[in-house]
Parts: sequence; C-alpha cells; structure tokens
Amino acid sequence: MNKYAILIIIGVLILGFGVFYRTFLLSDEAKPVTTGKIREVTIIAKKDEWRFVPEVIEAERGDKIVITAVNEDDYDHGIAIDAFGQSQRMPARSTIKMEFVVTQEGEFPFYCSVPCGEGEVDGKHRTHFDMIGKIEVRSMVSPTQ
Ligand SMILES: [Cu+2]
Repeated sequence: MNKYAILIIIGVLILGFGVFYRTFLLSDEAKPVTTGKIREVTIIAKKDEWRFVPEVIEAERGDKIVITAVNEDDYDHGIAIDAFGQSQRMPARSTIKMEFVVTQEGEFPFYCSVPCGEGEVDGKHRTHFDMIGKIEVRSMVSPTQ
C-alpha cells in the first residue's frame, strides 16, 4: 500500500472520529445552538449618571441579541461584553448597534470601556467603574433534544 493511501485512510479516520465525537460525546452544554430568535434591546447610558439602563438583560441560549446603545452624554462611553467578543466606542450623543449570538449559558458582565469621568448623582458619588451590567443567559433547550 503506498503512503498516499495510508494518509487518506488516516484522514478518513480523523474525520470519522470528529463526526462521532460531535454526535455522541459532546455534551449538550457545549453543542452550538441557535433558537432563531432575535432579542432587541436598547441600552441607554443615562445623562450624567454613569449608569446603563437597563443593567440586566435576559436571554435564552442561542438567541441573537441586537443591542441599540444610546449615549445621552456630551462625552464618550464604550460598551464591552468580553464573553461574546464585543467592544465598541459610544461617541457623545449618538447611537450604535451591536449584534451577537449568546452561545453560552450563565451571567456575563458588560461594562463601559472608555474612561468617562465621575460625578455626584442624587448625593451619591458615581464613576466610570459603576457603569456595569450583566447578560443573564438561561437554557431552554431540553436535555434529551
Ligand atoms: Cu466609562
């Protein structure tokens, strides 16, 4: 048997194992999933409050999240969601869009990614570092498929 035939056989075995692994061994947790649902969310950086509203976004694993992020301030902010590889600048008095599929279950923080200062809001000191929130992703997928 020549060496090319051996290489082809090895290649087929590797592919076969990949298919077998994805079909039988990969846990439901780790399987890629999409619900086909689009979840539109508006997040507002409130004027001179160093706060995102809302601070909690709920989703189902596999949803596509489309975020419209509004910056009411006269200075720049940013929004970053590390878990889903997102980070964008939010220029002053403007609106940006961001979209991604939430492929994992759990709680994932988002935060302001551009140093934006601090101030007094209703007698409380707030800063750039208070501009945080989270995405709560639950799984609705039945374990038996
Ligand atoms: Cu900031």
